[in-house]
Amino acid sequence: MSLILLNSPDSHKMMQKTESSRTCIQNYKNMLLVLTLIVVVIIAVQMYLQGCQCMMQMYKSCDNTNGFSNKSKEIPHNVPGISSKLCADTSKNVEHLIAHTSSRQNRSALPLCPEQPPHLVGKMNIKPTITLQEVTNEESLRNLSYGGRYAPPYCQAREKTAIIIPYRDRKEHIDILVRHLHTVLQRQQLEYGIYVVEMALPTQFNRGLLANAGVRTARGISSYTCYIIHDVDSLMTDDRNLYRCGSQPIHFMTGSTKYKYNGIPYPGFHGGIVGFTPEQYKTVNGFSNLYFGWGSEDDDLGIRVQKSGMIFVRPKEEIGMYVALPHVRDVSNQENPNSYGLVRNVSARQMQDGVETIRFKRFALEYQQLYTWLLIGVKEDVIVKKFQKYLEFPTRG
Ligand code: UDH
Ligand code: MN
Repeated sequence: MSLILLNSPDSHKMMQKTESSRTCIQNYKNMLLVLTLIVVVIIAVQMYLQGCQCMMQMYKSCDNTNGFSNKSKEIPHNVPGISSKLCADTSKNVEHLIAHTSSRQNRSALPLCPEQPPHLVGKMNIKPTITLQEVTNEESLRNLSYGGRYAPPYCQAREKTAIIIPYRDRKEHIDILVRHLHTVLQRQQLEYGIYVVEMALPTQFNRGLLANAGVRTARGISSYTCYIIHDVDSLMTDDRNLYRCGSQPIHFMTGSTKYKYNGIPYPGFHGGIVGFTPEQYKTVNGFSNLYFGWGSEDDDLGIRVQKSGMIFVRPKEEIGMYVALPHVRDVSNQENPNSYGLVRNVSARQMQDGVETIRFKRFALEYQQLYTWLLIGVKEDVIVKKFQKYLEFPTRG
């Protein structure tokens, strides 16, 4: 019987039908599989991108504005457990940040730190030959939150200081300085963040411009009450030299091993380390951006302060002594031939040439363990173009 059926024309048709419906079901299944795969891939890509975006916000950003188109959020201090830069850790870090933010709100209930920090040691035994091992205090490093930030755990700091270090190619100095600062500034019960602002090659070094870029960046990250512009090779020798700001701009250095501890090199000297409140820095319009190469950007700043009706004040002489780490002149920081002319026309350009008008490209912003690192690039010809007439003054000699 079955043989008859199989061989009949009807049975042939039926077989064809069954065959085609099988193929149809198979195609349908394949389509479903492909669709599912596409959906899974889309979801995975979206999750990955969201994770990376979040990490980018927290750890690194690149822009090419003259300031902060992508303003960073207020980043909380002392977030334990944030260590990785990997996207995979994003959710963990976000949890820490949220958890910390609430504990930070409780901190506003803490008492104000005492006017005189109780654990200062006064004069410290620092030598120009100090080693990394000698300067390292593990405990002070453990207290840090990412980006080299700190806030006293048991009291509210009287000052929130941004230390801004113009930098290029001085690895051995920065490693020593930041360790020294972390130890001392924690004893001073400051809330602080350290910003290392690096100038990308091949441009000649420009200390003033880097200071301005550092201030622009720091103020976009947190509401600091004091900006301290700090040379990478100078170590304070007395922790009573408090890194706080005052009613006038402060020049923290009264002497240095560089000047044989014999006071400052000339009365109007304001090199090394200076401190400004945000209002003071805005009033003087920060540093000039025009000093490419070594020399006189600090003299220009002194004139700005004076022309703005303020004066630089210094600590007591024995407290403001610094140790200078030895170095030779850097290849990309040769003496600036224009500085002689520039310091003679400060007030004519003060309000057009400074922190509020600076243009720079931000290549990187990284919250590293011991400091926040900022890499910027500028075009010297574009910056000086507008001020060409001021550079045409006669040069020295
Ligand atoms: N800086 C760098 N890298 C550079 C140039 C300057 O990081 O390539 C920064 C750094 O913060 C430094 C500051 O800019 O502390 C001032 O520059 P400087 O240390 O070169 O200035 P200083 O007056 O140097 O100390 C004089 C150079 C001559 C050295 C002669 C040796 N006896
Ligand atoms: Mn130096």
